[in-house]
Amino acid sequence: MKNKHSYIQAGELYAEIGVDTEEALKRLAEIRISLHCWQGDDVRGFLNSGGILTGGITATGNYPGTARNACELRQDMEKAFRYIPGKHKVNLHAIYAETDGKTGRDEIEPVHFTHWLEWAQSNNLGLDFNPTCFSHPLSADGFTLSHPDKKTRDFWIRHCKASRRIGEYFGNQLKRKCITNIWIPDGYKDVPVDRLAPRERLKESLDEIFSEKIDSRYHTDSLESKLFGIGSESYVVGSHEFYLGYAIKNGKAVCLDTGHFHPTETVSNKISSLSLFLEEILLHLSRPVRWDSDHVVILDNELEEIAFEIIRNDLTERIYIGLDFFDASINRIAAWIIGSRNVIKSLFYAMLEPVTLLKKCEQEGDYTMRLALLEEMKTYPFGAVWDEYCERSGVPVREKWLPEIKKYENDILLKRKQ
Ligand code: RNT
Ligand code: ZN
Repeated sequence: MKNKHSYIQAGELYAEIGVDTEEALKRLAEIRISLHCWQGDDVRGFLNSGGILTGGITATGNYPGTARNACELRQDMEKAFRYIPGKHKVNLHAIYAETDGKTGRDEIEPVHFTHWLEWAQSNNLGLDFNPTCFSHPLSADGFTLSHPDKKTRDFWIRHCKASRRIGEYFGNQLKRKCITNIWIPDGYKDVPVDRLAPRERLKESLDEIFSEKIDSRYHTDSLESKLFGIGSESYVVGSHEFYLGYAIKNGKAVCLDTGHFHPTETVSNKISSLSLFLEEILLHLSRPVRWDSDHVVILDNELEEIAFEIIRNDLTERIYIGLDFFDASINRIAAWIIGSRNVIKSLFYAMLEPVTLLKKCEQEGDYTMRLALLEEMKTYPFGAVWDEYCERSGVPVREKWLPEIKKYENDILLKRKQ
């Protein structure tokens, strides 16, 4: 009741500058973000013997309660979704397959994801997919699709082909586009002599993977670049220029991970340019702290700036929003909830901007008004409208979700013996 009152007042204030909060509430409910399953078990997966994470990425922390199997992981994600307003998607990695333990990564099939698919169907969730080209003996020397040894390359090519078929199957079954994103760790610790040959091999491998035509109504291929990783500090084969060139030439999407660029470079400033040359873009929203540390996404300026780019330029149909962080030092379900709520909040914040008025100021050269409005908008009663969205979506407002997660931690998570 108290919130209703604040919402009505807030709505009146926004209406005065030409922003319709009811319209924004409806628009926000249309957006699906993709929640990454790997936050739930520190990127261990079930196809990864020994559960050791390699590939130059790492989850630090030893908070208790990691999901030990697919049932627990799904149970934990369901719990998280209860506190995230809206209907969303789940992003799976190939290592989350449920197999007999003997299936090679190059032999995985849709049948190994039956439980995931049925679960997605019954929870009205979309699915996205990723081949897992790390945490495997054949990636141990740091190379996969660009490996100098043809046999090793062929193994990873088969794995990526198998992954696309699974992605296409998900999309078809759910009648909702599945994005299959390829990220590989390939690179050198130290300065290489030949930067070209590995890139030639990667290009050839991708050509081979994509030579299988699959249904683009329900499936999109995306390619994720990176600047450096642990063990690939000096050279990464799949750089931004490499994949951007490949994607433009071959009609693929690129994935921009917010932790994969130079520290002073921003993903927000890339979106408008790329939107002119690419049909589709995938985002991996993460938070780099000094390096690609994959901290939980907070509501910081760059996240808002990314949201502004998507909303101001009306790109919600062509930009897919995925989350990519893995923090093992806090409650993992809370990590999902905090990160997702922040992403949704940032989009909502952008939807409550008087964009037509701001663009008009800019076109007319009235930069004084542009700056004044942008700054005054920051203290508009956004919180009251956000609370209303949570309430209407049937999720707890503000931090009221936290006691429920603490209870789940005590009742379920702390009882899991690792
Ligand atoms: C690695 C990439 C990649 C992974 C996931 C697990 O730097 O960001 O997206 O985080 O695929
Ligand atoms: Zn990523």
